[in-house]
Amino acid sequence: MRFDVVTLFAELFSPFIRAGVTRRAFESALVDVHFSNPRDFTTGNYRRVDDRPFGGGPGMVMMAEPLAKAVAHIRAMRNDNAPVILFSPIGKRLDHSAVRHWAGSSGAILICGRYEGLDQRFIDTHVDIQISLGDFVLSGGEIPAMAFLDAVARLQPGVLSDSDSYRFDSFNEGLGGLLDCPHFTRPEVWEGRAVPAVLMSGNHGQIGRWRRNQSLSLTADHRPDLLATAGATGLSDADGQNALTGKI
Ligand code: 9WO
Repeated sequence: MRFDVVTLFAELFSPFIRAGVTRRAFESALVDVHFSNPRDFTTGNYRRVDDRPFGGGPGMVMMAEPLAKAVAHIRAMRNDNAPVILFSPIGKRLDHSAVRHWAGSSGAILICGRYEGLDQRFIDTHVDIQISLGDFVLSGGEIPAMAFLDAVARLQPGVLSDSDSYRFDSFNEGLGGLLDCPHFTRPEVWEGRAVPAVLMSGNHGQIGRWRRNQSLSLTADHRPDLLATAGATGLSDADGQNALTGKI
């Protein structure tokens, strides 16, 4: 799959592309990421990509023309009809089912805005989908684009270990749509706090039940909305009782 990122700050992506378990996906071009700078599609001595807002007000607005030319250049390079995604707080909230969709797609053109925003005429004529990471405002779309690419890359075959791959199918589907259980590692006692004894017991049946019950009570306490979906997929009657009472 190929993602073309339109950004004024491609250098922000370099450490991200080179780090962690997703590095292989990016460097093997399993997830092929290309960058285009709207500044390369400007005319005039000042290579301007922004200008003052009509109607007045603070800040600057990204001009439509350099963005449109960047998209046209990308479209000429890749001969498909890749959708254009803009990262913006007014978009549809990104969730794991959307990530799965993009992970199985042939890619997209990702627009990272800067300044106060983009000329609305570019959005109206070139943007197919707006995606939000949540109800907050950043200074640019680059971090949302990296979050998106990270989520997509880790779902590619061979990126996660086999033992992690069971989480692939949906948001924690290996756990029946529930939140993950707490994790512990060495030392066995840290600052006077011991690891739950069951995890040291070697009894894998008990450990499995403990983890399942932890997942249920965590989900009931923190994300009761997830229980509705979990109920449709993987909750047993016994789980339902536990989830409702929040007890294990
Ligand atoms: C910012 C904004 C704020 C309120 C309502 C609508 C809005 N649209 C934008 C916007 O598109 N801004 C551009 C991208 C330019 C300024 C920096 N940008 C941005 C994207 N800030 N925050 C995001 C973002 C993207 C996805 N999820 C959360 C925040």
